[in-house]
Amino acid sequence: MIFVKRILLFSLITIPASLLAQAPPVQSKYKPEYFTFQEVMIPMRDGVRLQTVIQRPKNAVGPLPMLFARTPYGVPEDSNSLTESGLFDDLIADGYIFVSQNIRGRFKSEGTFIMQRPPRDKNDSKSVDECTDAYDTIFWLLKNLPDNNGRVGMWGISYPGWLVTQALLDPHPALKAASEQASPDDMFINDDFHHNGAFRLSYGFEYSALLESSKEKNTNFDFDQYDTYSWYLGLGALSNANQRYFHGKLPTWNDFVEHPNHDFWKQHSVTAYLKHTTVPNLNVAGWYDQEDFVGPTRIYATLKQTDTDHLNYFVAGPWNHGGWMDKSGRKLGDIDWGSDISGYYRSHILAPWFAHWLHDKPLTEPAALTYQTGTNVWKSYDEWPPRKGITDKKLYLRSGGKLSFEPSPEQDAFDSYISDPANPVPYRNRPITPTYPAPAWTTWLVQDQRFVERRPDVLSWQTDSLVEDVTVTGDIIADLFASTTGSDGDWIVKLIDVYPEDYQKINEEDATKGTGPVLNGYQLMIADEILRGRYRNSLETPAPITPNQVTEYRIDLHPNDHVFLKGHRIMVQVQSTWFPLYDRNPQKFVDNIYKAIDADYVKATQRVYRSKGAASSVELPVVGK
Ligand code: PG9
Repeated sequence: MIFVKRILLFSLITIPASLLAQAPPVQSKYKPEYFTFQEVMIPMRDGVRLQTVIQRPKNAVGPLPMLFARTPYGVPEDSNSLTESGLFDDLIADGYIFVSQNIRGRFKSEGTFIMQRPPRDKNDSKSVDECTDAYDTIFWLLKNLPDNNGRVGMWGISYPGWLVTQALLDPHPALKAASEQASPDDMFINDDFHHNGAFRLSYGFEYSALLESSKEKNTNFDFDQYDTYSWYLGLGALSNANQRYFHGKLPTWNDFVEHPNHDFWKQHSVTAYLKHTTVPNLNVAGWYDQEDFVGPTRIYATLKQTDTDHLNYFVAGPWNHGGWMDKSGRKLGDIDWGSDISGYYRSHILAPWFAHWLHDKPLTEPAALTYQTGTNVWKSYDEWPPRKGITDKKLYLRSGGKLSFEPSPEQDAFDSYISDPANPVPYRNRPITPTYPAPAWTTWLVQDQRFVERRPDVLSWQTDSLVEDVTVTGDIIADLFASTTGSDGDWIVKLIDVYPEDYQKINEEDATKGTGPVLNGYQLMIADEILRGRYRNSLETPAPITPNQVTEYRIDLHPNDHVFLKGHRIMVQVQSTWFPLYDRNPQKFVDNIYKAIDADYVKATQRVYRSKGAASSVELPVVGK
């Protein structure tokens, strides 16, 4: 989610506010007076009225299509949000009526807010959902807006992106184009609230407070400590959250507590329902999206299976959450991607795509476009991920902290650490400021991983300096053989690009002019994921781990497009805590972790095996042989 000033920009499309805070305004060609600004309450089929803002170019010649966004975060208060940033200039030039709507129960919209309202029961003729609300709004807009051309495009980032997917479940016939951007898919498996069953504590806690403390506004939780690492540690067991702070009043927090397994969460999953679309859809993902990277990759992959009419498109780049609506997108944290990828995306990908479906302009876009990191170039593919010319190769953990494409000949070899819930590994450098509205959250995925490398509870293995480029394009999977003295435990795997120690010399310009940070030896995370051990066989039915037994854990590290350049090294890190982004696993099997008490949290000794028959590795889709 995106903050305050930014939230208004996001409510057009709508963009995470955290992005707005970073981006200096771009000069726009347009002034707010270019638009008429109108706020209306649009009635839904059950009589509930939704607060909707309509901005129309005053001097438009001829009928225009509409670009429609739905949001829980608040609609714009004036047309500055369209013109001030300059981010919408390409779209404004093409000509659209911009429509933004608050969903039920948020701000002035009537009705009740339900976090990710599940699709309705179609046997109940009175039932409503986000799809019927989108449908009813489009119906109203077509009838009531003069000079519309009968075509609607829907778009949105994150929650608004998820709302786009809901409109696709039973789309209004006038919905001619959709762009789901950073929509979550299944919130138990990936994206905002859990990953592979592990609870995203700081995000889940702060987001529940943000949306459910008040109807009329977004509320940042008021921490009484600057470093939320200490604050969450002080919170102790999850059961303390309701006792001390929420008192059972936040429905989403209560859902976390009452639905610890993958049951309830399925009803919010996009790909459980949306298997096929008749509406062209542009899926947009950020490799470094700290909230919803996986959603668009899974939505694209699911729709691709039935996409005989070529309606399903995919774009990905090294953006954080919604970073494609950042001014330039060239830099993220300390990393420079070499060109203004966000500006390129808006002018050469997004605007032409909508102009094709809504204005009949020609389209030359391939099915998939990615901005490949390392080489820092745009790549186009017939499908994503491509299979042609790819060889799956395993990179094995070896003794002495080495990584190699050759497996170990050793027997019963392992590396070990003690995982202590009282001293969890921080997920980003401390002090860990609150998720919102502080900007540090938005760049944590590119933070230099050296800050944890030497911790005794983080294991690292790395290759020698590469003698040639290694290009990884497609799905990356970790195959871990590990044991624990506990009966539950988390496994976190990170794939890292280690920059050369003399990198500064290579990048004279940056280093000598002082224009860039010194990246010598930088450890840039390329892929990462967590698996909660109790869910290794089934997300629905958790099961204890047998203590001290070597167990295989396959962890999906998701697709990527990255070149580990000659002279760099490839590194893998393994750890068992990532706090407070993820809650601490008690490491002792309990029925419901959300109801665990402080005494349930115990130390465990973890072993990661690198031997014959238990050869832990990371599987890489390598371009070439
Ligand atoms: N990542 C946020 C979100 C999406 C969907 C549900 C809950 C949270 C967002 O930025 O909107």
